[in-house]
Amino acid sequence: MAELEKDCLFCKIIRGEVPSYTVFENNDVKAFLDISQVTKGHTLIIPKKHLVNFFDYSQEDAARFLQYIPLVAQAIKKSDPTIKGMNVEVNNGEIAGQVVMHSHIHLIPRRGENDPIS
Ligand code: D5M
Repeated sequence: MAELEKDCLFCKIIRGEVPSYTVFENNDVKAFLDISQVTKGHTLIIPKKHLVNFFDYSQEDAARFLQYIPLVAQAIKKSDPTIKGMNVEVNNGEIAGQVVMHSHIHLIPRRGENDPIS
């Protein structure tokens, strides 16, 4: 996969060199459970192309990769009737809280007052 980087953690997850729990996968994106579950089902969607964050996206990248956000959000919601809403969050750049420098979108299910953590 020419579009991936050797030492990037999320590229390693895409290549299967680092284990992950896959929620959804196709040729363009992979969605997997976040290792630090803010709420149960907290999922990350990543492009299968090493893009650092949204500042790195062309319009073509945006069209190709971001189209899957609603699809994965709907699938997660459908899988658990207790999910009432979902935060969709992106940290772009270190100053904005980005820790892993491979673009990712957080999907954080919300169930209300009794939100179970992990
Ligand atoms: O979020 C980076 C996110 O990446 C953070 O919520 C933890 C998650 N993370 C880190 N390592 C792993 C592995 N190995 N599997 C799954 N999730 C992981 P950011 O927006 O950059 O602050």
